[in-house]
Amino acid sequence: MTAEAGPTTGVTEAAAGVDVAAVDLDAADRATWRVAVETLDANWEYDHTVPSRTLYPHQWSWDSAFIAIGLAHLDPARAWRELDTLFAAQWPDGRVPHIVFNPRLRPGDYFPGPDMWASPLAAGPPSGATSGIVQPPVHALAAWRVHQIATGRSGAGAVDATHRLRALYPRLVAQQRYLARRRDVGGGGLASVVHPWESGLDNSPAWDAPMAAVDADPAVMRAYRRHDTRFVADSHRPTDLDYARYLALVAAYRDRGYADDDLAGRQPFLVECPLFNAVRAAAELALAGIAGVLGEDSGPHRDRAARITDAIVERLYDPVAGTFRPRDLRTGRLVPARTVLGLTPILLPGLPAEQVRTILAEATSERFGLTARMSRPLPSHDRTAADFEPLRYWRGPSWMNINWLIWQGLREHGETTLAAGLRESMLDLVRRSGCHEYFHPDTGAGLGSPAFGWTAALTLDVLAEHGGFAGCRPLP
Ligand code: 9WN
Repeated sequence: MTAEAGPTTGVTEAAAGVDVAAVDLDAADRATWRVAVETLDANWEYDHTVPSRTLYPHQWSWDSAFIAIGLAHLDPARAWRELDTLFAAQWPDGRVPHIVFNPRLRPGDYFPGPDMWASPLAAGPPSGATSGIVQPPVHALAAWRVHQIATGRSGAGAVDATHRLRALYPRLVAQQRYLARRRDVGGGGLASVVHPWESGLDNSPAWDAPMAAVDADPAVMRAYRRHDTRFVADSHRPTDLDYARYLALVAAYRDRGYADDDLAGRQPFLVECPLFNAVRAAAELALAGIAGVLGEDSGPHRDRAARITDAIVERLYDPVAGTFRPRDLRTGRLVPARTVLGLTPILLPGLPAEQVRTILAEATSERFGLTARMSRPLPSHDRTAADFEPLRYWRGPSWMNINWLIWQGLREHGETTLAAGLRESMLDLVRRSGCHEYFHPDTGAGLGSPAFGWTAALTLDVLAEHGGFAGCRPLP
């Protein structure tokens, strides 16, 4: 296990290279701002930002969307470039791959690497090496937010923002169309994920029941060298059996050229996820805003957002538990685990009052512990569950991106006091521990990568919310 160095709080203002004076922050938050900027700088790789130099050295799909939001506060040109680089790897069918491999790195720098994914074998291959699966489509939300931040400033950036948005719009629409047309395996208006990695919450207890049905032998892992456990303790990461199943799912999809027809008959893991679909509906609302700016018709986007919202309530709401749960299409049942995924539909403004009420009850219960005061942010799993693990990724720790999405939802529904408490809780983590990948849900100790892209980026967005206008800086 090798340690990755995180930035220190000792960085000077000059080294951070940001006009922090332009941001109305107190001394502690200025220091936090600088650490976040330094992290993003350190992870910048000529045309994109890596999530982590050690654990995740390529470009990841939903990471880049969150990262673009943070970059917009520093330099909108770099934010657009982050998104453009990702969408340059979009497949002809519209899917945006979850990893875009950096050709300058060695094959052993991440596992599973380009050879395992074999993307050129797919029909109509993308130009460079990528994975063949997707991640939650947060990109339209990001593009819309980048545009709002960029147009909030004066000068050339504001003019350029609409031009950049116009170039991205058809690609964002194609991404959504792919999910609607190729992934609605259940036929009820929701997109299915074919691998836990597509959910973004790879190791969530939500996937335990569907994954138990995936046939795999942990002994296959003797033939490979895992990359993650070189940097993080085994006890914080998925097991070899989990990885054997991950690889079996990659092989099942890859060996059919990543074709989506007949998924129901062939893919051993098929799940409708509340987060994935809530983000998909929110993306349609962001596209409606974008369409308005571009003089396009926003009506179809709003209609689709309403239909997806209805389908989430109809297919994923558990009225007995009062929360949302993923639906396993192999069994037709909602999964038993009660995770933070269940809270994420709060992102949707059209969610009925009854579901908003029960999500708030769940979030503020001892299971998730949300309060109006500064405490700990929401954990990724129910704290009272027997299988709650505060150190293992996605099985208990707190993550900045999930908390940021729920923070957006609380504000959307006028829950300003709870939103303010959550904001303080998120910032407190970074003030104390730096820009870690995730955090111990009780102590707030930093876990995983200590220099993680989306933690840094979303910290800037959260700080800027009260800080007014962030400093501007050109690309190096
Ligand atoms: C597999 C990059 C990604 C995130 C995911 C997170 C983790 C990868 C891994 O890192 O997944 O995609 O190797 O564990 O679970 O959400 O996008 O930060």
